[in-house]
Amino acid sequence: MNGLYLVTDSDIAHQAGHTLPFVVEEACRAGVRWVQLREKTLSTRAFVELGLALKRITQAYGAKLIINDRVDIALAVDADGVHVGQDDMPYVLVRSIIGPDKIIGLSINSLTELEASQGADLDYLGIATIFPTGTKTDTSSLLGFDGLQAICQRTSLPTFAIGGINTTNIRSVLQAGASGAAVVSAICGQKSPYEASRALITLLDGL
Ligand code: TZP
Ligand code: MG
Repeated sequence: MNGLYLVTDSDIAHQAGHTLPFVVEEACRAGVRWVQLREKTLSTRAFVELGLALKRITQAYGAKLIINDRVDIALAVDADGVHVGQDDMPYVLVRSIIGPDKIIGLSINSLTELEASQGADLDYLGIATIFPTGTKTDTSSLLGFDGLQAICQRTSLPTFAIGGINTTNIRSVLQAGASGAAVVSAICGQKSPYEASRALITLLDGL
């Protein structure tokens, strides 16, 4: 499985003239096998409906569907897992609710947060924020190549780097030790999410 992870943003997709299901289908068609549904303002009803629509698509391609923050939505749509940040539900509680077989990803923004998570029952870490990004404004200080490398060296969990990753720098995050790269605008905001995904996967495959 390649290490490209699509994190969705409806606003960015709409600005580029796409619906989110279109973006996800095109990304999956191009080979993306990790999709995170991340919605900050949707009503619960609309979130469930979108989750069910994305589940149909990801399932058809054998891709994982992860829900950001919302454990209830993940259960309701039978997603593959949940991604939580440092201010979300504690991962120990997430695990007790979703059971042993689902995936839990945790966002890590510093070595201190990594230390605090050592030994936890997690499936992967999202390492943020690597490079400047306009997509998320409440980001912590930038880790850059060196900060990412320091974190990757100290964990044996799979790591997905996130923040400002695109075709110009995706190879460097793997060179820093990350298992993969998570992107929002580099797929959702592109004229062709299919071509954009292909280009990113080709760069990862070439390493
Ligand atoms: N978490 C840290 S940065 C970020 C998230 C969700 C947004 C990354 O967006 P982009 O467009 O790939 O820089
Ligand atoms: Mg969160």
